[in-house]
Parts: sequence; C-alpha cells; structure tokens
Amino acid sequence: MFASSSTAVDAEQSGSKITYRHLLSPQTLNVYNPLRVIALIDSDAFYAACEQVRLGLNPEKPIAVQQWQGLIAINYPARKYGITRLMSVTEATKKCPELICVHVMTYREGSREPGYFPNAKPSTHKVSLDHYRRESIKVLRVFQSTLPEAEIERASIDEAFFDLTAPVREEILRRYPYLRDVPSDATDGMDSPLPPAPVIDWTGRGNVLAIREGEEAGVDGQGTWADVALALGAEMVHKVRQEVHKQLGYTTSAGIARNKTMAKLCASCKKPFGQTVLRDAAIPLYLNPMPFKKIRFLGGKLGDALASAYDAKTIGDLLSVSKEDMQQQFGEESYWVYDILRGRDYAEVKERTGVKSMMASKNVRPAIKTFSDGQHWLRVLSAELSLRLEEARDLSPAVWPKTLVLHIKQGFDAPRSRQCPFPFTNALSDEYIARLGERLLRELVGQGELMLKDIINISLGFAGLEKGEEGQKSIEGFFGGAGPAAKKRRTSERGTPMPEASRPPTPSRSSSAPTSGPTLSHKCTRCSRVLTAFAPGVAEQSTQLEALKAEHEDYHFALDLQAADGNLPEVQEVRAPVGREKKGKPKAGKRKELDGIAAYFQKR
Ligand code: TTP
Ligand code: CA
Ligand code: CA
Repeated sequence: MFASSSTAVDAEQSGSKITYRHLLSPQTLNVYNPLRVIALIDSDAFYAACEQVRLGLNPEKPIAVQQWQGLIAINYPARKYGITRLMSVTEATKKCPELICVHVMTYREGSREPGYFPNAKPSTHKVSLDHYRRESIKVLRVFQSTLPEAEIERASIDEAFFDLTAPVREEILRRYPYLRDVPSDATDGMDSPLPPAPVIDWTGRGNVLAIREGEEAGVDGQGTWADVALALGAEMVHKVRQEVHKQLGYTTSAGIARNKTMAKLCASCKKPFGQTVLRDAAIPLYLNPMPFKKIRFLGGKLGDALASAYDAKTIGDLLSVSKEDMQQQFGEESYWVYDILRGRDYAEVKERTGVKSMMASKNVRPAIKTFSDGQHWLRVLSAELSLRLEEARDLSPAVWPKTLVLHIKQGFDAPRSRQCPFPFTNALSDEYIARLGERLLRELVGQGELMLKDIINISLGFAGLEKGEEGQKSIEGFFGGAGPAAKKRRTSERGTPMPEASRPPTPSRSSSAPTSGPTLSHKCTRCSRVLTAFAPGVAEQSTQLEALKAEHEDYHFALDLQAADGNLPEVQEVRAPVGREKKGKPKAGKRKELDGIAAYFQKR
C-alpha cells in the first residue's frame, strides 16, 4: 500500500499502525504522533503586497518595492515580465515600463518617524521596515484569533508555522464520533488500530501532491486517518488564509504536511494564493528527485560536503547511504539528516515569547569618518529604536530595556561594543537615546573629531527587554499610560527640552564596561558571521544568543527559499548582523576536516 522503507516512509508515518491511543491519549500529543498536522503559511510577495494595500493600488498592477536602486520584493503580476529580486529599477522598468516602484520607508535625521521620503539615499537615510513589521503583527493577530487552538510560531516577518494536531484531533472526534470509544471487542485495547479511514474528498482543500507518477493529484481519496487529519488541517488553513485576505487584503500560500520541513518545502508549490498538501505516502515521489540543497540547513557547507562525499545531487541519490555510513562520515548527530531525507522531522512548533532585544543597524556608505558623522547616524538609529520601543510598549505596557548597547565595526577589525543601563523615563525621545549613544561612542573612539579608523557598521540596540516593576507601570498609568494617548503626549513632547529628571545619566566606567569580557558568541557555520550576545548577565546572554541564533537561522531560511527559486539575494538591511558573508568552497568529505556535523551547522 505504501512505499517501502528503503524509499521513504517509515511504519510510523505510513498510517498503518494508527491506533486509538494516537487519537485519544493526551500523552501521544507529541512530535511522533502519526496524526500530527503542521502547516506553514507564507505571505505572497509580502513587502510588495504591503505597499499595494497601503496605497490602495489594484493588485493586478505590477508593483515592486525598491531599496535604493535595487528591488527587494516583486508582486506576481510584475514577475510575469521576468522581473526578479535584486534587479535594478532601471533594468526592471525596461522590462515593464508601467511597473510601480515604491521605495521602502526610511529614517532620516531630524524626522522622528520614518517616512516615504523622496530622494532617499544610503548616504543619509536608513531603511525602515516598521510598516512591514506592523503589518506582520496584524497578520499574526488574525492567525491567532481565527485558530486559537493552534500552536503558532512566527518563523520570519512573513511566515508562520502552525501545529494543528490538537484542533484537528478535536475535529476528527467531532466528525467521526464512533472513534471516541475503543470497541469492547478490540483485542489490544487502546493499542488496537483504528477502523479503515473514510474516502476523502479533496475538493477545495488545495493542491494535493500525487503518490504515484501519472496519478491525477488528489483523485485517490482512499487514504489513512493520517490523510484525514491532513485534510482537516487543510480546511483550517484555508479558512485562516481567507480570513487574512478578507480582513487585511494579503494573499498567502501554505503547505500542510506532517512536519515543519515538509510543510515549508511544499508551501511554495502553488504560489500565489494557493495551498499544497503533502501526504506521507506522497513524500517519495515529491522528495526523491529534489536537489537536497533545497532543504533547510542542507543548502550550505553541509550540503556541499554531502554532495562531494557521496557524489550526490538529489535526495534520491542519498537514500542508499546507510545511517551508519553517514554517522561515520558526519558524526553522531547526522541522524537528523538521514531522517530529513526521508521526509521525517521532529522539530517542535514553538510559540516565541516576546522580544528580548531590538537592534537598529546600518552598514554605512560612505563610512563614518568623523564624530559628527557618527552623531548623525546615532540620531537616525535612535529614532528607529524609540519608535520600536514605543510599539513594544503599546503591546505590553510595562516592557522596558535594561541596557542600551552600541556596536561599531571599524574596517576589518572585530566589532566592538559598549553598553550602559537604560534608565526608565516617562519622556522617551530620540534625543534621550541618542545622547546615551553618543557617550558610548565617545568611549569607543575617544575624544577626537576624526575617527582613527572608518566605521563601516554602527548598531544601537536595547537588551534585556523585560516587564518592569509594577510601580513603574502604575506611574506610567498615572501620566496617561503607554497607549495611544501617551503616544500623542510623547509626540507633542518631541523637540522640547528634556526635563532634568529624565535626562540620560552619564554612563559610568563600570556600567559601560566593554562587553568583551565573558561575552557569549556564536559563529554561524554557513556564513561565518559572529553573533555576539551583549546582555549583562551570563544567563541573559545565553537567552539572547539563542534569540540571535534563531533570528539568524530565519535569515538563512529566507535566503534558502530564495535560492530554491534560483536567486541568491544578499540584502543588508533586512536583518542586521555585523559582518560579511564569506564565500568559497569548503573542503568536504574527509573525516578529519569535518569534525562531525558540528562543523557545518548549529544543532537545531
Ligand atoms: P520572501 O517570503 O522570501 O519573499 P516574498 O514574500 O517577497 O515572495 P514570495 O511570494 O515568493 O514568498 O520574503 C518576504 C519579504 O522579505 C519580501 O517581501 C522582502 C523581504 N526580503 C528581503 O528584503 N530580502 C531578501 O533577500 C528576502 C529573501 C526577503
Ligand atoms: Ca513570502
Ligand atoms: Ca517568507
């Protein structure tokens, strides 16, 4: 009935052993449950869609979002003209003269809010993704309100994973109430297999990937209870996607499968505004011919090493490699590669808790040569940070950062940073942040006007964002709270001198000691970027480093997705780690040089 184990599907996934326990026992509600349903929803041409909706443009018109002279998002009507990401505006308008190009919002010195400023230039302005972040939160809210029972993990600015196992289980029991009780004559009790599954009508549930070559996808409705679970999950996903479209005007695409990797992979099969279901039995036909570099985490050096060690290109090419062989070549932990090649992935969908840090960063072109240049960029970065902190406080009023951190990168030197406490104030302003930032900069570069070495990246960030004391919240409440009224009040205060009590304190030597002491850092094995935690305590640093790593992984995730489409974009301002991507072929295949799988990536 199903593919043999040598091709892809293990017994657990085949559905042949689905029992009452899998459906009824709370203990089986875990990543190994064969009735597990995971979805990934990704917004179509997200930034372009945000601009189309914001400007009230006809969605059929070709629209692209530009950052300086390059394009970073292209809607589907524009893609028909062969316009791709990172094409220049000139080249794109040659291909499609009616293309509507919207420049991303920017911060410029002197303006408190980012705006759609004409003549935005990298030498004076900084890209702002605030509008897209806000829209992304709105989409998340619709997800949460439409599917309150689902576990939702925001995976990047425009996509989220859903664990639908629990709501799907409820729905199975609602529609097929005869499954609620184990039949009295079932010899193995809870471990007895479920009765045969009903024939599934896949109509309206999306693009259903075929099990066999030549099969008209989705026609074969006879399946397992695992397929029924996917079909019900697909209904839920369809509903939530319609809701996003109705409420916000954004189209999304989705993948529905047994796990995160498979859901992510098949989500791009029917773009735009489509969804795809990958049943367990359809995994071999879908996966085996695929270049394995398309898979999350196998796109980089590890993928290169696998290709060279086994002279392989596709997933199918690697299926003959035994687990033992792989472990010998790539270390103990390569079991997950072995699993992924067979469509198995046991990573959890984890709701991410609130932000712990935020950072505004700028790769400066031209480089900062004088202290006044530095002041200019600090004011631009402070405007962004202050807005983002206000927004975070609108969502969660008592949140306040413990520290302000400044990183600079001078030439090829390793980045350096200083930090100081960030005292609470009722009158948060750009100036409040910028003045502290200036003092940190002074500590890093000394008193002169001329920099000894050009600064090529400057990043200002908050760390240790936590809910403050209750008292702080109530004082804030006394002054009008952190909601819209407070926002208005703060806005009206802009430009007026800061009251004495809310002036930033002078950072003391000890409070702004270099963070180079016991700082936790992590070197990304894919791009060699060094991620450094800068929170004050070791425990906080460890949490922060995890968050930075997760964010950085998302960044590669997005790049991998794009690579799957045939382009490899390099965008500097989307996320802001300091450093540069290193290129070059790894030496692969030799045990000594590999040092296990750890040489290629960080354990998930
Ligand atoms: P993606 O989801 O990768 O792409 P997309 O939403 O534009 O298009 P698709 O329909 O194929 O999903 O990225 C989401 C947004 O992130 C995108 O609209 C712009 C931004 N982005 C960049 O700025 N640079 C990049 O390199 C990538 C990959 C994305
Ligand atoms: Ca997208
Ligand atoms: Ca995406």
